[in-house]
Amino acid sequence: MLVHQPIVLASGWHIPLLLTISLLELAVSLSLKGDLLELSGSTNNKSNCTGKGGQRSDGSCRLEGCQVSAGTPDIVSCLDHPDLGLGECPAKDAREIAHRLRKHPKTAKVTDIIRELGTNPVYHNERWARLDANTNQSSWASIASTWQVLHKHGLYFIPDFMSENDADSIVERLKDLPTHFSNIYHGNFLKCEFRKSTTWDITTDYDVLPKSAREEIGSLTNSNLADFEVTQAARYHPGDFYSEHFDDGPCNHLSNGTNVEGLNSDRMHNAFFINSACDDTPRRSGTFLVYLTGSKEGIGGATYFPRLGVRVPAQKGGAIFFRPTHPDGTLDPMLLHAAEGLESGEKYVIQQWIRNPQFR
Ligand SMILES: O=C(O)CCC(=O)C(=O)O
Repeated sequence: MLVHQPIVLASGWHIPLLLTISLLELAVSLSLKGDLLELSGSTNNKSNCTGKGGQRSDGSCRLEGCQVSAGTPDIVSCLDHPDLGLGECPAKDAREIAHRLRKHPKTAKVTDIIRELGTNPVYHNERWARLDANTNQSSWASIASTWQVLHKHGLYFIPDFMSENDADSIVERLKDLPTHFSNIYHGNFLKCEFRKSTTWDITTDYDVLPKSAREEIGSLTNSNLADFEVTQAARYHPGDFYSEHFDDGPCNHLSNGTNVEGLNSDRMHNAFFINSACDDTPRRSGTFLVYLTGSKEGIGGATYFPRLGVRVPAQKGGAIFFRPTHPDGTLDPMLLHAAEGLESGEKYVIQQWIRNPQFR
């Protein structure tokens, strides 16, 4: 059985590294003991069982590395799944997604397939929670005027946040640092989320991102360095991706009660209240993403905002900024985004999440 992290956390959310690694090591070692989840009825066609999980005598496939989560037998967590990487999904949807991926090896389509198939009728055929737009918000402090507006909802771009040479030398230095798993924890929340990439924590001990760059991020976003999370970097190889996610947990009961549809269902109740750290967790007020590589180094892998209809291709040295939450801590569902599958080459990004000081 996979040891399930008993809190709701959005993807990309940083939790203490030691805890992360020890839980994941435990989970991986357990999954490697061969406790394969049998996903019956996935196919009768032998040629579709391409994963190492192999095929059962009735023709169905096993998904390698997938485990039923403790307490939620209809949710699977996939660790090191050859197609999906790390993530979590209702079993039926995971089975469908893996089946489709094996028939469509074109890596750029991964996030499309997860979006299309990872549905649940409770949420009106959307695979993520429906959140009401929060109409009663005070506004954020303004950001520097040097930003280009990619979408008036609040998606901004600077083409030359750093020079191409600086971006190249950061990539070189990253290669010498220890990596950790690009893990996803979101408790029992009903959705499909998968991520396949490599992540670094760039603490200030490592001389990778100069202090001047952090200060520049602070001044461009009108935020204090004291509110910065540990900077992270991610690398994508061909086939790597990060399916749609919000950069923070819904937690919309923080301000105005229960404007998450379906909150009264058992599973949602568990996700938000029993397994939830929402009540006292810090909230992210900003995501600052720097592209360390561009189209010369990698094809595909754009950052895609499906609800804004904006696709941002990686542009070396460029940066985007958006606010995943409103000032009162509630999620802004419009800022759902994904890193589309990389087709060839490599892609590196730096992620700087900034916290809302009201929720320390
Ligand atoms: O790599 C990207 O383009 C996006 C990364 C991302 O979505 C995240 O770190 O939250």
